[in-house]
Amino acid sequence: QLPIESIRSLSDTHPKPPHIRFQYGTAGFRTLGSTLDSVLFRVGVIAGLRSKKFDGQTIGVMVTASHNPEQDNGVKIVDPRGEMLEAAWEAHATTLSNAPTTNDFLEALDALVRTTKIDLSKPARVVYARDTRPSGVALVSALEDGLSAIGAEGRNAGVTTTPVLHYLVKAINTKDTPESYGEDSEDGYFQKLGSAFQSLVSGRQPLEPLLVDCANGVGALAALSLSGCLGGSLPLILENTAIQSPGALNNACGADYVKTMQRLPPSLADRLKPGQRACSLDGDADRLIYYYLDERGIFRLLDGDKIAALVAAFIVDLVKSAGLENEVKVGVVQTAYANGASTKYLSGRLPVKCVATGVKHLHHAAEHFNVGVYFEANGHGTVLFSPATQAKLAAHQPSTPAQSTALNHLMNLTRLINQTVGDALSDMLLVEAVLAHRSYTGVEWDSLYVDLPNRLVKVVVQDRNAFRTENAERRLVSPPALQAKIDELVRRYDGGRSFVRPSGTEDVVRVYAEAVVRSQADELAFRVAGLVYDVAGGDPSKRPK
Ligand code: G16
Repeated sequence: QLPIESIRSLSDTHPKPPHIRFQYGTAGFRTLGSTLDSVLFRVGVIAGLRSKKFDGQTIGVMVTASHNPEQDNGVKIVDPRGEMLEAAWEAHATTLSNAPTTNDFLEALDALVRTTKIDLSKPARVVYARDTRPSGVALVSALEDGLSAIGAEGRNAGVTTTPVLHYLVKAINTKDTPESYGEDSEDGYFQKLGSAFQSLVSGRQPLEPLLVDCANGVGALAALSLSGCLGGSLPLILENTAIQSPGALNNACGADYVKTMQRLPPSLADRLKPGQRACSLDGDADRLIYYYLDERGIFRLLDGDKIAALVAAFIVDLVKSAGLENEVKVGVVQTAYANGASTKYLSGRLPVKCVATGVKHLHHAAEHFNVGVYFEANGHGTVLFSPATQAKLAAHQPSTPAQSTALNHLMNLTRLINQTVGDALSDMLLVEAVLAHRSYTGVEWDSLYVDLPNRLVKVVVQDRNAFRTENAERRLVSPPALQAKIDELVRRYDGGRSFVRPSGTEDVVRVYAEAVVRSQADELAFRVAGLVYDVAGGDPSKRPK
């Protein structure tokens, strides 16, 4: 029996705003923080039910809007193995969040319990955290009301990053089992990363200090804690750490800014010396973008595609050196945003798969490889070692000292890399370890292949849901006839490629274009954006120029 009275009385204090339709999108619910109170309450109830469904295993809830502006907020649910919520429940979450009244909400809950056969007598446990957004405090308290309404036991993990929350979920659920993923605390996680990293770089040249742009977000706190666990093996210079300054989060800094604008955050202009490595995190520290200034002071971007190329080649070499090349196959997963030059470079060496945007899609595709390297161009990604591969590594008997060293490095990589979700800080240590092994500076890394010039443009339209895609988002099926017009345009540009898709995290349509020459990539992007606007736009003053 649902605790109807307790849900009813608390639900009435978190009414759904009329006229707003919520949607569990690419990365959970995400919109203006001030509109999300009822959603957080309901997510508390849903997370409790999800835990009951899994016999009381712990479910995670993260309150964040990641790369979005500070006034936005959001929430996503994490499944027991530390992975994104199962797709069928995304739809349930959307339905429940839109029930107009408390009575409708109760009816929808009852239907969910019946159709998904939830045993309400089971316990419910939920661990939750938030990023540094000011609206997060009230939203967490709405979430706690939801947990108490359904009688779930809550564990508040405080202010931390999205990947730490994913780690905690897996660590809690595997505690005291043979699959134990580590100590279930933020400190336990950073200790684990720190010790794996120190083993990987021991005996290598000391690393030059790395400048880290923390996007004025929660990554600033996490990076500080992590640096205390590195034993001086990697000096970090933390920049953009103003987590208390209103409006500073992701503003002219952070991974999304650097990737989209293809330039240095202005705040780093006087800080970065030519040749020095730097990286940017995003607002919840799950994305990572590297860059440096060349000897002429020109900005050079090392994005998620370059990270995938660097890391995949390193793992392939280690697998070979360990004598496992016939048993362990490495593959790469990308999205349509991957630079054409990166796809060409990688597919000449490894199996490469293209899937729709959204970490969950990449993660699932990567699970089909023995070792699946997945990165979105925007810097979101990780490496998955399948359980069978991990068992193989553990059982393998190396026949030479060189094989033994390579095997050791592979084992340390499985500890260094977050297997639940992409983590900017774990990925940063991964990149640094590879650079140390290869004796690469940014220049050598950058020269693996030359990026095709590209441009990303946002278009504000009346209804982004009018845009539907196929073929891993590379082609539009609606609005009708638009794709044919885009094809027509693309044909006129040397090496031209362009696609259009609705964003799942912002109320915009995204346009991507690349071409052999910079001016042509820019022109193609803006002309496609113009087409999009003419078909679906509104206010002519907002037409992309
Ligand atoms: C989220 C997702 C990413 C996605 C990004 C942009 O990132 O986790 O997989 O690439 O949004 O998605 P869209 O183009 O649909 O808006 P984050 O870092 O904001 O959580």
